[in-house]
Amino acid sequence: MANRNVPFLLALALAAAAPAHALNNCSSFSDLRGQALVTVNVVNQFRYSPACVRISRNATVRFVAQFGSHPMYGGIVSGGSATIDPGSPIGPFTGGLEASVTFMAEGEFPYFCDFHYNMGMLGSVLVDDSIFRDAFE
Ligand SMILES: [Cu+2]
Repeated sequence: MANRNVPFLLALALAAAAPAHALNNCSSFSDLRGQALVTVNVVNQFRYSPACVRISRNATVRFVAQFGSHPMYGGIVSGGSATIDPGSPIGPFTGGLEASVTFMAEGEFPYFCDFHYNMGMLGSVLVDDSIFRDAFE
């Protein structure tokens, strides 16, 4: 009798599961498709803005940061630890003030600051083959 609600609770838990794109805390993306150049800045010292960007294939992302203080790598942060993806087109950027990456292939390319990823300094680039947004406001 007491167990009758278990399947219902399980269904609720499954419905609340993480969305399909949730790498590096990116549950939603700034839709910047159609822009040839997208700039990601650092704000409040330890945040990328916009951190999670959806861009068109062949677009360029310009990362602006003091890389000496905020070394940037492509890779995934999960469970409090970061794993560098040596195949990522992002980084490593360990010096200078800006770096540009042109994304030639579709896919999702997460990135992080090696010093501050546990403070939320991380993000992801979602590269989409469609050029324009689904709808215009
Ligand atoms: Cu940093």
